[in-house]
Amino acid sequence: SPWAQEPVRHALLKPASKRPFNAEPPIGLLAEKFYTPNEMFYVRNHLPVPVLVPEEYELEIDTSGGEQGGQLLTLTLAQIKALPRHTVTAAIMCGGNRRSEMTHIKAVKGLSWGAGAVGNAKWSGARLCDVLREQGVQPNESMHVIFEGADLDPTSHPYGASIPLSKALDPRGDVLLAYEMNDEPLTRDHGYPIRVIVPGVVGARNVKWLTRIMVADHESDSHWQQNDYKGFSPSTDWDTVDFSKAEAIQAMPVTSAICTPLPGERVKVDPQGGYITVRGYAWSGGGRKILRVDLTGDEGKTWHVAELEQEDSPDGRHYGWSLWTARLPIPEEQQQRRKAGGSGELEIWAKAVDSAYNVQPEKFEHIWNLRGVLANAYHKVKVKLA
Ligand code: MTE
Ligand code: MO
Repeated sequence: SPWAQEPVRHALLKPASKRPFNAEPPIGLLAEKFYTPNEMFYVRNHLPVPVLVPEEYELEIDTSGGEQGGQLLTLTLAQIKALPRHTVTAAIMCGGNRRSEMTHIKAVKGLSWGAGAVGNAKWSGARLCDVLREQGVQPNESMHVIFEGADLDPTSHPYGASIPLSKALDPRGDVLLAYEMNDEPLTRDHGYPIRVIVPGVVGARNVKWLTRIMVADHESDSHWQQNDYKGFSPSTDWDTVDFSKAEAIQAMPVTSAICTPLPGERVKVDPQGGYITVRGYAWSGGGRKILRVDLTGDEGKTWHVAELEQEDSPDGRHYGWSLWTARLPIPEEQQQRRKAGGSGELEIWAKAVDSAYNVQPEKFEHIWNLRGVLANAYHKVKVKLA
């Protein structure tokens, strides 16, 4: 069985599917640490986890499709580790993160992810731009870099994806051939021994168990590049959809989520101040820094700005997530109702603003799409006041 050699996983990872293994951590724990612990980092596998022996590992780099056709290069793990080491903090987010909320509008096809299909880590490895430049690859706005993994589908096709060559060659793009995650060797689930990290770009392009890199004048022809991970109009259905007409997702849109309190939780109100404490994460693709996270407890009549915890990296190259904490005052109306012995329900909304002043859309209705990707509407959580 191809499933006989699956790694052991942390008991707290809640599987959305077991074979292939897909799981997210409890969202209540996600905003506790700026760097997501490796064993708690969500796992998104499309296929069985391949078994790679480090001594036999080879990465093939074919730049002959580029403008200055390079020599075929094969790198061993030791050779990759001998290249200048570079470290970058980057969040990885699945294109289907928060899909389960979009489903409430209308059914979508895909794994039912909550808001935990994201994690933030410090990645270390060699820079892809250094390797490609050394091979003589010249910038070209219409070319792509194709990645293949060692995980094979039943017809022996590897998992594959591609990114624009301009992202791969940009030193500020920070694309890594990564061998470490939070100062530990990658675990098997996260791509041991080498995965590509493409900061600011949808999870699907961060190919694990990397075995092959090709510079080409076309995108990856893999299923996941061509017929998946694309956005569509809310009016596009399975009878009218034409995947060849939509762009593959690369940079992700701005989003945020409330991690605590959880939906339905009984929340203690601070007796003096009449507020509750709310915590979560926010992130935007393309290296755009989070500028602000706004919270409301009265459907947008009044907003309260959260305090941010984020890395001090420049905008355009700000690839890590931001954690935030807000003290949200309980609206007068709710306070009165509680005093009168009423129900004391409160709905909290969160929205983030990125450095381009992009802001999350209010509702899922207008961004619904049949694959349930790019689900970045306001995060709304209903709680009970204790
Ligand atoms: N790489 C390979 N080889 N096979 C895969 O199934 N899944 C992709 C990407 N890279 C995948 C892959 C998707 S869709 C996501 S969201 C991320 O890996 C998840 O990375 P993680 O499991 O380390 O969190
Ligand atoms: Mo994904």
